[in-house]
Amino acid sequence: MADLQRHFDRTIEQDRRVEPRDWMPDGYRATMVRQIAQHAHSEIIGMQPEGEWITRAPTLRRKAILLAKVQDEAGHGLYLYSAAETLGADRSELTAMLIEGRQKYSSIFNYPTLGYADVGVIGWLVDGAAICNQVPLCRSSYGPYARAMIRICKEESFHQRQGYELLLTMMKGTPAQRDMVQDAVNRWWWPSLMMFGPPDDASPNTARSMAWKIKRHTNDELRQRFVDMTVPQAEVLGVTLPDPELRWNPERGHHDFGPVDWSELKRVISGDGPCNARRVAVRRSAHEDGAWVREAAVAHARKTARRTAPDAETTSADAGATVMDVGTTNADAGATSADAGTAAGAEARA
Ligand code: BYC
Repeated sequence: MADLQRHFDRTIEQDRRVEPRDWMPDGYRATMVRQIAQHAHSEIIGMQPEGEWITRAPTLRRKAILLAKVQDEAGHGLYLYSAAETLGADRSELTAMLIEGRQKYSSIFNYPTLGYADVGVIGWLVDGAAICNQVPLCRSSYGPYARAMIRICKEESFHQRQGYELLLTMMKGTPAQRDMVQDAVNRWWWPSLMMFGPPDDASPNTARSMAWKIKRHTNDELRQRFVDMTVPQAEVLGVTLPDPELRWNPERGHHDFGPVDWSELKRVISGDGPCNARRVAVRRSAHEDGAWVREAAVAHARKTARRTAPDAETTSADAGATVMDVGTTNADAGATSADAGTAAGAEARA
């Protein structure tokens, strides 16, 4: 045991990756499952606020862009659930924990999208914050998570650009369009800062996760990086960030910014944000509506297994079980892509 721990410690110390079959401390495994599952849930729930605008996109071009983006988020969720499975987590159990409120997802997706400018602002600010947070995660110590993050970050960068380009277009439009952009920026700015998590002195997991090189920067460091990156982009865009205390501090070499309302983050994380109940209800009904797809995939997998190994009873049962997992994954993928539609429908009706 001491040898295994020493080997793990050396892997971390030498900046090598921990891989699924390696021994790892229980706390490391639990932390990775928690973070990856929360991240996966965020991607899937994150399809909803924008998904509801697919049917209301102003042009064919905007619709194609938005469809591609929302579909990418489904893909991110799938890579991440797969990464969680390499740690021994069961994907259907993770989904159950999400819809029963036993696992978290990002606070940001509990705010409503009130107009098409919100699609642009989510791309610019929310995906911008996600990039700041996730680029360092490409160097995270757990191999499957770090590798998933490389592809996710490439796609997030397209997401951020499409949002910024949409906002640039709207800012060159009518005064009403400019007002829509400013209004959306006013509503999304503070929640975007909250995405980085509680301040360092109130973050129970940061010290441990930094020591294990799961996290490479603290919540406050990344929040500051995001503010510094975003201020000049706001100037080019011609919008005002809703913080009267926001100014360049030459001594620190960073922007100072006003106090974040941490009680709001606490409230939203604990289930009492503007859209928590709706987000979880939509996810739950998409999962229930997708049950028949999962059952059909399992039945198909069993049939195929029987056909390929008709005489080997045990083998075919085993193969059935194996394919069943794959089938479940495919079926969930089906359920997930259905989510966007269901979400759109449900939110449009709401
Ligand atoms: N919202 O000790 P802390 C996307 C939780 S999706 C909710 O600082 P940690 C996109 C935290 O989990 C992007 N919960 O924790 C998708 C912890 O929970 P436990 C999602 C939050 O883990 C679609 C507790 O509070 N990104 O980009 O060291 C469309 C204490 O916090 C939040 C990720 O998931 C929050 N904002 O650091 C568009 C990134 N903040 O222990 C875009 C991966 C904190 O009570 N995750 N909590 O269960 C991370 O980098 C880290 O987990 C965090 C938190 C920085 C978020």
